[in-house]
Parts: sequence; C-alpha cells; structure tokens
Amino acid sequence: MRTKHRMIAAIDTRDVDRARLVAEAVRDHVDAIKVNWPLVLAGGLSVVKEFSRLGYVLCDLKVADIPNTNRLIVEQAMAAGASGVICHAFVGEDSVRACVEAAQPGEVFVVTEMSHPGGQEFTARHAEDFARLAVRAGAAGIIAPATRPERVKVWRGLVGSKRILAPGVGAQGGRPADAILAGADAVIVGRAIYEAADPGAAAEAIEKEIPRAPAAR
Ligand code: NUP
Repeated sequence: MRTKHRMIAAIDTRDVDRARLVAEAVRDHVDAIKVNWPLVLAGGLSVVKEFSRLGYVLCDLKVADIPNTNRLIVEQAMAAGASGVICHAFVGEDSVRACVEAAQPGEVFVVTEMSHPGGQEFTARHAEDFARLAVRAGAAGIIAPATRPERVKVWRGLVGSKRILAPGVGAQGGRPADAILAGADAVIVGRAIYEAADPGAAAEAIEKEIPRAPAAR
C-alpha cells in the first residue's frame, strides 16, 4: 500500500448507495478504502469489485480460522478485487501464513492490540507476540490502536519497515497526529468521515491534521 495521504477511509455504513457516495467523495484524500462486514453483508463482495476500480480496497474481514478456511476466505476477497485483507493473529502462525500465501500478490495486515477499551482485556497481553508473528509470517504490516499512540511507538521498534495502520481516530477518540508521530504509516478513519454531512470535506480536514514529515524510525 502506498501511504501518500497517510489515511484510509473505513466505510462501515450498511447503506450501499451512501457507501458509493462516500467512496467517490474521499478518493482523492485517502490511500485506501476499507470495507468491513457491515458493508459486505449489506452489499455483497460486488462492493469490493466496484470500489477496486477507485483504488486500493482493504478487506477488513478479521479472518480468524484454521489455515484451510482462512485460505478459502482470503482467496475470495482477492478474487473480488481486494488489494489487502486484515486477519487475526490469535489463531496462530500457520493460520496467518495461510492468509499471506492466499493473498499473494496482495497484502495481509495483522491485528495486534485492538483500539476499543476491550482491546486492553486480552489483545494487549499478546500484542508484542502478534506483531512479531506478523513479521515472521511475511505480512505487509500490522493494525495498531490510534487510541494508544504510546503502544504504536513500541511496535514501530518491533516491526521495522512493515506498515502500521492505526484505527481509532475520531469517533473512538484518537488523534491523527498522535498516531502518525508515534510511528503509524496511516490512520484508519470511519464514522468521522462516513457519518459527516460532507464526507469529502471531513476527509480533507483530517488529512490536514496529519504531519507530512515521516515519523522517526
Ligand atoms: O483494533 C481495531 N479497531 C478498529 O476500530 C481494528 C479494526 N479493524 N478497527 C476497525 O476500524 C473497525 O472495525 C472499523 O471498521 C474501523 C474504525 O471505525 P471508526 O471507529 O473510525 O468508525
């Protein structure tokens, strides 16, 4: 993923027409459009195909199963036009490797510590292991919480030049500049954009808050 804008739009609305409108409005301000279960269940995988014509589509299916099932899921996402998928690490390295292999030449991003308060209950305890696993398994990068930039900083040291994508900006309270300065390559923004009266203007305003200088590595 090229991270020129350092921002990814998460379009989680279940209204497919609204999703189309948001995708068109933000395309010049983001590096990728992320789709998750709410939109995929509402509009089917054809939404992925449609948005892939606009650019990079990151399929956030949080794949979390045995290797064979992971492969069957990821192959379908890639065939539908996704450029990347998000998977969970707690299922183990073999399952993550199955995603990485099935996604080729596409990319896999591995969830570490989740951004919501509940992310501290269980995922936080294993987040360092998840980040190391992502590197070993050949993933393109990790997903790390913009709500806890101090944690992002730790994993930047663990994952080297792998990508760090940080959700939790806006509705969950994280600030884009904090996550980027902590070492994230891009922030993931959902409700603050897709629920805005003018999603294009909202994306542009958040983009302006993002420091241009590369984070210290
Ligand atoms: O830890 C994570 N936190 C998170 O919010 C991992 C994620 N993949 N996400 C996703 O990012 C979440 O499912 C949603 O699609 C998006 C954040 O949306 P919002 O809170 O900005 O509306």
